[in-house]
Amino acid sequence: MTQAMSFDTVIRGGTVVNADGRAHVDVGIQGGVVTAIGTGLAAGTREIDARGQLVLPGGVDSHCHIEQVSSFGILCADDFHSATVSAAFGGTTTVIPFCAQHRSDHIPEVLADYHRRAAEKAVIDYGFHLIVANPDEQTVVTDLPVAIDSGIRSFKIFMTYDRMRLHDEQILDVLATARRHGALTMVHAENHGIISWLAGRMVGQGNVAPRYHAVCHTRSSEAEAINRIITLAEVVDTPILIVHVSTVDGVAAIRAAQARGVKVHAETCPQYLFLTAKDIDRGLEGAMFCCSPPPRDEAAQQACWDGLKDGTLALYSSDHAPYRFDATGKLPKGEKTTFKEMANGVPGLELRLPLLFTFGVGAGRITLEEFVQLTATRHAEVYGLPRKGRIAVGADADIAIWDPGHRVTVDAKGLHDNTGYTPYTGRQLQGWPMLVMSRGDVLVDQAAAPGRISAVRGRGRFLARERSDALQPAGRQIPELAQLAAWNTPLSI
Ligand code: DUC
Ligand code: ZN
Ligand code: ZN
Repeated sequence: MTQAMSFDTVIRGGTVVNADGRAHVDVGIQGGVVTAIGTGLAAGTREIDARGQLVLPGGVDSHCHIEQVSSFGILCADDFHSATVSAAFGGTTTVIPFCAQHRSDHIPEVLADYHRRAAEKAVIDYGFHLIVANPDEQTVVTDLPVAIDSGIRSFKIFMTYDRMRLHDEQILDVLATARRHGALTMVHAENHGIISWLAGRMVGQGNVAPRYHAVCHTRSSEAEAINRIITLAEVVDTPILIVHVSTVDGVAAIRAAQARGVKVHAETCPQYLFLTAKDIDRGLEGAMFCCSPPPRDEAAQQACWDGLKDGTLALYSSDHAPYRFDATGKLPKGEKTTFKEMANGVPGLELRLPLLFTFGVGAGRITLEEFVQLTATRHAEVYGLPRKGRIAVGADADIAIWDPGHRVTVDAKGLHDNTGYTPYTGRQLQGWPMLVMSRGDVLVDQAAAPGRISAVRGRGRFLARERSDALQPAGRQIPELAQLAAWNTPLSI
């Protein structure tokens, strides 16, 4: 039957890897969609020879900050063009960045603003999460439900930062809204009091270098906040997703909650697998390694690897938060900038996959199938993107062809974001995405046109996300609410 089909493109002779297995098959693409997978496919208008190569779903990066204004008013270094170009060079074909509400912002205007900027510039497809900093009645009753209906099915909330954090009652309001309308709440889980109390003492004592950032963001502050958000989510019985998990105790708390049936999803990021707090301890230059939570130590790295391997941490995202090492980002007061004043975050969109390929697959820690799961498939499943994250008939032809033997020594000059540095300089990587396509369009072809992107600005499309199983309540009531229900006076959430 496939003989009669016609194809714009056939990828021939490669090893196609999905989350559930691999096969030596060809991939036929028509109109931007995968229309056949098998052997002996008819010739395509374009034939791509993938012999000796791996044919993988394009990555889905569900946590990255693009053209976002921080609560200090600092704009990140990447706009929707530079960030999505950088993503494409690294084998990622879908991003889900944030629309950020600040305390005085009206959500419809926030969304319109990010939509306009992304539509003009993105070269790959994108969805949005919404950062909620002011869950007042207008937000909770009107604006969030409208946002959810428009396909923005996830919010991020913060338990720390003076200008972003929500109190427990506000968190419960957001969780209840998420439950009622079908959304997932992502949580930055760190205890605000510990961090800000220690930071006040540090600055007061003149300890202002970047390394003190890692001192203030204690391991215990993450563990406490993770336990508290899990407790709050259990009251409402709604799933949550804990972002950028970085500690031994954090992973353990999530694992324990999952074991007793709580729907708590979680992610970790390259900086928690490949960096430690020692990287920050290099004078002012340590700012280039400063993110929140901070990188920890080898034991925490191992806990994150273990969490990825056993599924406690279902997702591996970049948390790309690009700030230049100058007055526009990390150093607003030049050399006098204290760790409290420097923008938080590290770049990672482009190297997310190559780092995991080398130190995960190459080092024998994870299989190729797990690599695909962690970088693409689970993101699409959790965040409601059925056409992304897998190579299957009917899915978008978002595909990266990897040369597993290609070696690269990391150098910021070879990367495409606007940060101007990378925390991974000098790392030796093996395995690289040589050809990357989005909906059948070849954006990157390192053999034919090394270092060139072939994409019109704005070709990327907004992805309205569907309600996924990840955000369905578990159906577990805390005993007190079960008692209310038994009395026929159930809590109305
Ligand atoms: N949290 C993030 O997710 N990214 C950057 C900074 C932060 O606090
Ligand atoms: Zn965060
Ligand atoms: Zn982030």
